[in-house]
Amino acid sequence: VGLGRDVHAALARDEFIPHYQPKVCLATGSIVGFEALARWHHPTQGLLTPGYFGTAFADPELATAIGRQINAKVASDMRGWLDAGLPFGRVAVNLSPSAFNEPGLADELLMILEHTGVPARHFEVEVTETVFLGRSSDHASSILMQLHQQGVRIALDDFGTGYASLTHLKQFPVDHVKIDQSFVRELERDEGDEAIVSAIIGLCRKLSIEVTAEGVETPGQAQRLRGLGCHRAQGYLYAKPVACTQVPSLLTSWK
Ligand code: G
Ligand code: G
Ligand code: MN
Ligand code: NA
Repeated sequence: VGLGRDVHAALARDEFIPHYQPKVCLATGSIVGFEALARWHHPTQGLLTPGYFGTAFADPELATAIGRQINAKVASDMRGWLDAGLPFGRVAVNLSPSAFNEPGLADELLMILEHTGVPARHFEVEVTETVFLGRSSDHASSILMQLHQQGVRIALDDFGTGYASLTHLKQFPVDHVKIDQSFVRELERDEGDEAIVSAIIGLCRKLSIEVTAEGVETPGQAQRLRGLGCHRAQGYLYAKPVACTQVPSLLTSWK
């Protein structure tokens, strides 16, 4: 109850902002895109991560409102980078399963892109497999199909931790799979994790699905992932999530 009231106040003060973490091509080392991660610019407590407010994403109304605030800023940030000629690649936003309760979700996202003049190919959404389960999976599927048909890419987040039904990869318009960081952490020591990561990469490559490993923290992990044929990596080895103002210098100083 307390958090809900605080979040409402924060929404009214426009305090939710995206930070951006780069995704790197393992073959070339270049930045190919970013993940936008919600932050709360709290008036007294400073910058808060979803650790403090993430439960709000489970509330359909709050998730939708926070999402709107983040997505609008992502689009205007991308507009600025396009105007500056910065090769930022593609930016992904996280969509909470409850955001799919909004019937107009796809139209709303496409409208933001249209208003800012950002081509859909610069935009991606990250969803978890829970959206493919249960009564509303047809609805979620049609929203994702609509986005996919307009050129927005669909990424399956936290892959391997949920129900991980392999048929989801065929059944739904999945362009991109993100291997959960829990499989990456012990990659060099745990043969089971290596087998799982290797199988996910092999499957994705066969299905022409792009694959990104999350939570990459060491050069050894990156090297192993490259050897297994993983396309992309994201993690503290490359950069922590940064404010939008730091993105231009990150891009121009990269390698
Ligand atoms: O940096 P990190 O602490 O950013 O994120 C923690 C969790 O919060 C992750 O699971 C991430 O997917 C989720 N998250 C971050 N930003 C958003 C957002 O804008 N919307 C939703 N639904 N989840 C987010
Ligand atoms: O659930 P999702 O994959 O959207 O969220 C990613 C989460 O992982 C965010 O909280 C982000 O800040 C965090 N993160 C990003 N890179 C790393 C990393 O290298 N190590 C760890 N431990 N967390 C990371
Ligand atoms: Mn994510
Ligand atoms: Na993840």
